[in-house]
Amino acid sequence: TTATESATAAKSGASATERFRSDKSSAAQTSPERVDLLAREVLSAVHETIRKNQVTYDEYNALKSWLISVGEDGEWPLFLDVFVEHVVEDVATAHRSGNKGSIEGPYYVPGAPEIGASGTVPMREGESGTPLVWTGTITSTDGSPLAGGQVEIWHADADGFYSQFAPGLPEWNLRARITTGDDGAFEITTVRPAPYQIPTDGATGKLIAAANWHAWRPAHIHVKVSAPGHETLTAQLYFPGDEHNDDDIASAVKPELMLDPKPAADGNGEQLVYDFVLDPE
Ligand code: MBD
Ligand code: FE
Repeated sequence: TTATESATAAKSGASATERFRSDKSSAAQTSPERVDLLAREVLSAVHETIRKNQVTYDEYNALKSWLISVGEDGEWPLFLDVFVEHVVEDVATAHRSGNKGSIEGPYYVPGAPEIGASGTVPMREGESGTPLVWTGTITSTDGSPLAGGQVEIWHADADGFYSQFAPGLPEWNLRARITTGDDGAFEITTVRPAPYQIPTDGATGKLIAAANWHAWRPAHIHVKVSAPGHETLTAQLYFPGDEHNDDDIASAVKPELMLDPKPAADGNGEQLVYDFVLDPE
């Protein structure tokens, strides 16, 4: 880290916007019929809110000014993923009988380093946080182990920063990909992430402050789990006792996503078991 470089909403927002544009926006296709239906319904809901609450010109102009700043701060990925994605995720995965998932959020990066079926996530020497050894399996809904399955893992460091979205961190810090062998088993060594406060100095943070909400997400580990012939699972895993498990600003906690860490057998940090069950395509 250089003395002049610090984590700001505008910088992490610009990175998240760039990331979204290169990975996802070109795949977005919506038919005119759906645009017509959905745009009319959303606008009607806005009109109804204005009538019901007698919204004033001052309030309308405050909204307009805020919307302009969301774009200027590059915070559309952050704002949408925090306040809207959880419902999209519920709708998209309601048919599954395997693992519950959760939102991807704005900080996934494809192509993290492969560490084999058993390995340690890239981290700095002396990386802060309790060491965590996580063992698990990937199976299909019929119970058969899935060989060639992948777990992509990414999470914040002990200061709440994600590599590639905050300055001064190694490119792939706390990001990795494991691949299962014939038994579908994996073991990942990492460190426990800290609770996470979404950036407060950008437009999303200004909304949160103006409404007297809080900006916290509970500590969480992101995963994307895939295997040949199976639906990809995107999830986040949480730690029991976190004070924000019940009031996550992103509404992305589910009881099925709670980890159960225990003191490690060797006395160094914690160990836990968490398995994944994927739905066949
Ligand atoms: C995060 O780390 C996150 O997971 C979500 C959903 C939104 C903002 C930051
Ligand atoms: Fe996150």
